Order: sequence, then structure tokens, then C-alpha cells
Amino acid sequence: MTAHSAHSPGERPTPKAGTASRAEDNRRRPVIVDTDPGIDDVAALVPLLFDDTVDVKLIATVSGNVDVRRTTANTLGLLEFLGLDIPVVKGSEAPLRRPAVYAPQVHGESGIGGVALPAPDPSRLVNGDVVEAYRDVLERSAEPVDVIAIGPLTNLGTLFGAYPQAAERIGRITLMGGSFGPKYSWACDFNIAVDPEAARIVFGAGVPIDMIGAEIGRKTVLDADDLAALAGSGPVGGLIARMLESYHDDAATAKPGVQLYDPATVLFYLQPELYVAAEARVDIVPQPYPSLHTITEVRFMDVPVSERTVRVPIDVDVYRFRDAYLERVARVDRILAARR
Ligand SMILES: [Ca+2]
Repeated sequence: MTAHSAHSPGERPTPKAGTASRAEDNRRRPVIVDTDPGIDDVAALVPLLFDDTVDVKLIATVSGNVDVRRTTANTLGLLEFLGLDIPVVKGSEAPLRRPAVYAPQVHGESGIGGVALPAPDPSRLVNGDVVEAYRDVLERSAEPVDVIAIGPLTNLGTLFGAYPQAAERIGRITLMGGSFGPKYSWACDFNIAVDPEAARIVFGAGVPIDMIGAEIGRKTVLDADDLAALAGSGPVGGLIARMLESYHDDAATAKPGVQLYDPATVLFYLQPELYVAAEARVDIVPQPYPSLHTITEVRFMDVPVSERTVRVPIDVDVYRFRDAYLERVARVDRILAARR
């Protein structure tokens, strides 16, 4: 069960003649990332942007952990730090029908803890708004484009409203949000809680979804030894380790260590074999503003199979996850060291 299963054989890219590297490029899955960096967003973007099986066509920023001006500056600064040239579009400034809610208590006022990134290079910003930027990528791609959404779903909610054909051009949406278990079913994570109206549009758009809920992020934890290993890999691992050290989870539920919600979402996309997943029907039931207690109604049973369009990981091999995550970051440091 891989993300490729969402694509019918006819939609797969046709291999083209050319050099080996070009043929390899043709096998990479086109991806748009929607993100609100955000400490764990940065920790998730690093392995994703260097993965050989994906081709990130666009990064869309969104209001979330901090305001969109900061999430955009953080994204541009990270790309500068990593030496990557990927188009960025500044996305939605506030949820669809609610005032913005931020999480500086978790991510710091800057959104990335006390860490300094290089100055943003605005030349990476694409012209036009977030709908135009998405549309441009979706219409130029020969095959469906996958979306990895690790922030509030405002951009996607706006997209489906303005450009409903997007549903046919997106292969799969892998998102961090919601919860499935009895313990958490009445609470919700930040991403869906701050813009439940957008989440409802996205879950109703008819696109296959992977929903990586709060329970998974609570399991994918790095402890002090892991952070030391991360810091030892080089400048990139060091940056992530310093950010994670200043990351403040919900103390009431936190185990010792830091919880990697967004990296767990990216790794589900890249290595689904590390997880146990089941298909469910998910309904988003927003509560009236100002309540943040949106309900994600996840039903694995007692609904027709045809309605179970959301793939929900219910468990993760935490040790293999940790090893895979640390190795992916170490690999980025090796790649960057070789370029110097
Ligand atoms: Ca995020």
C-alpha cells in the first residue's frame, strides 16, 4: 500500500528517452508542500526536499504557527540555508471564516524557536496568489500532483472553492491533522482546529487523503540522546536539534522528548511501510467560533467501503521511524558537505 496506489496505471508518467538522470527524474512524484514553519515544519521539510523519489514543485506558506509573513520568511530562509531553489508562494493570511490563531507558546515568536536562518531571498517568491500558483503547477503537470499539507488547510480550502477542477489534478493529499482514537476524538490538533471550515472542504473534495492524526505525532518522539545524534550529523542536524530543544509541546500529554508531528506526516508519504494504516470515512464537524473543539469523526467500520476514502495510520514503528528520520537528516548533511 503505497501512495502510488492512488494513481491508475494510465496516469503514470510515460518514460521518455534521454539520459539516465532524466529517466530517473521522470519517476519522481510531483509534490506541492503546504506549510506554516513552524519548528516541526522545518524538521519535516529537510528530509522531504532532499528525497530522491519526490520533485517538490512549489511550497505554499500559510498562516498557522505564526503569521504568514513569518512562515514565508522562515521558508525562504530555510531554502537559502539549504541552497535549494524551489518556488514559494505566500499563502492565506487568515482562516476562511475565522480570525487567525497562532501558537507562539510552542514555536516562539519567530516560529522557529531561537534559531537564526539566513535572510530570505524574495526572488524565490512566485508572482500571483496561492490559487494561481497551485493552478499553474497542477495544469503544467502531466500526471496528478500530490499535496503534503503540514499546516492549516486554508490554502487548499480556498483552492477547491476557486478552482474545483483541482480535485481531478491532485493525486492524493497527505496531511497532518485530526485524531482517531477514543481518547482524542473530541479534541483536535491545531491544524484542523484553527480552520475547520477549510478542513471540511478538503475532506469533501473527493481526493484520496492520508490523515496523520495527533496520536501518531505523540508516538514519534526524539529524546535527548536522539537530539545529540542529530546535532552530530552536521550544520543541518545541528539546526534542527537546536530548534527542537526550544520546542514546547503540550506538557499535559507530552512524553519525555519532542513530538515530531510534521516529520511523521512526511515520512508516512515517503515510507508508509513504517506504519500500520486503515481506511476510514472521516467527517469534519466544526463547532461554532470561538470553539476550537472541532470533531474529526473517524469511522473504520459500519460505513460502506466506498466511503472509506481516508487512509489513517493507527500505529508506527517508533524505532524504525527514529532511525529513518536521523539517517535522512544525516544524509542531507553529507550531501551539503560534498557540495562545499
Ligand atoms: Ca506545521
